[in-house]
Order: sequence, then structure tokens, then C-alpha cells
Amino acid sequence: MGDTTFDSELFDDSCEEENEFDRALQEADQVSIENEASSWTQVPIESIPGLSYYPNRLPPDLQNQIANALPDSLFSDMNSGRQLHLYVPFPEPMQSLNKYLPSEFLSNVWKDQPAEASIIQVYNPGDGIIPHKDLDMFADGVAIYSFFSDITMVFTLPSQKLKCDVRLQKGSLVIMYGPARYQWLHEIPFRGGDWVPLSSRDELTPPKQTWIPRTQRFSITMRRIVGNHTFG
Ligand SMILES: O=C(O)CCC(=O)C(=O)O
Repeated sequence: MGDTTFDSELFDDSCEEENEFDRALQEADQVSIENEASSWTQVPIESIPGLSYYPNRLPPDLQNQIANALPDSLFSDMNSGRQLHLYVPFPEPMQSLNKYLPSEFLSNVWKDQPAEASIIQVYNPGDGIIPHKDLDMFADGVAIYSFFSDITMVFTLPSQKLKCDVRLQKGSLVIMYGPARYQWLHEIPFRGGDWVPLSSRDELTPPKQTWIPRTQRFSITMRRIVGNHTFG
């Protein structure tokens, strides 16, 4: 993909009006998160059946090879919500993503079959994806790899007002199947940054949080298609 270092040369962020706008946006994001959080119970990832998170899953070399194989136009920072849908056979560097899926997931959920469909999604700061369950045309088992930067994905169970924030780090993999795929919703809130807990010194002290502004991120979601699905 193209060199993203030129961004800072093109956009002079010393402009006071722009800074004020950014500050207002950030404050609005932070207030709305605080309001939302108050009425939901935050649960740990381990309490959601079928949800697993694997940090540092992809070697940095493979992350770069995959990013370099994708069209530059995907990574424009002037557009939001850019997507690319791919079906097998995937381009060469992406084929190896199957190798980094956990073997128990491959054997128990995908019955030793590789991914058939993938979607590449680019998120500029402020972008997100609404709360949803994946379409029924996709079989059980969804695997999402993260690239370039970290972002917070939120899992919710509205009937019980439960929520779980999962920080998806660059190079990580998140897997959902069973209840995590069919009962829980997942989303990426549309905002410019995320509150991230800092590790606390002991179990009694509640963790402090820090606001981390987002930078461009992309994800690759890998799925299988249900056996009886007809296209058209
Ligand atoms: O980009 C992501 O990490 C989430 C993608 C997603 O939720 C989806 O493709 O259904």
C-alpha cells in the first residue's frame, strides 16, 4: 500500500480552528461513552462462550506483506468505510492467514476446512461498524485479524444489558462462534479514540483509563459460507 507518512506533510495540524474542532469531537466522544457505560454491566471476555482473543498472532512481516498486496485506493484517508470482498482463491499472502487460526477452532468449528470468504475493511479515525450479528449466509465461526493500529470492539447482549470491551491490537486475532457469533452483537463505535484501561498495581485498585486517539486501521474478517446458500 501507499506510504502513509506523507499525511502529516499534507495536513498542517497547527490550524487552531481544526484543533478546536478535534477537541470538541473528542469531548463529545468521551461524554457519550460515559453516559452509555453507566447502565450496562461490563463482563470479562472469558464469560462470553465462543469468544477468544489472541494478541500478537500474525508476524509483523506477514502483516506488511498483506498490506503491501492490497490496492492503495483502499487506504485513502479522505473516505470512510472502504471495503473489499474476496472469495477463494485469495491472493497469495492472504492464503497463509488460515495457518494462523487456532487448530481447535479449525477442527471443531470449521471441520478442517479453510476460509472461503473474506472482507477487508478500512477504518479511519471516527469510522466504526454498527452493532450486528453476521449474516446467516455465513456459517458458524468468524475470525478477524487486525492491522496497523489498535481499536476497541464492543460485544453486547442487549436483553441482559451486558457488554464487553475487547481491545483489538494490531496483529491480533479475535474468534467468535456459537453464542458469541449468534447471540451477542459486536460493533466498533464511531469515534475518534477509545478509553483504554491502564494495568492497575493491585487487584483492589480500580484500573485508571487513558484516552487513545485512533489512527488508520484495517481488518480482515474470514468466514465460511453455509452449505445450502445460493448466490443471486
Ligand atoms: O473490522 C472489524 O474488526 C469488524 C468487522 C465485522 O464486524 C464484520 O465484518 O462483520
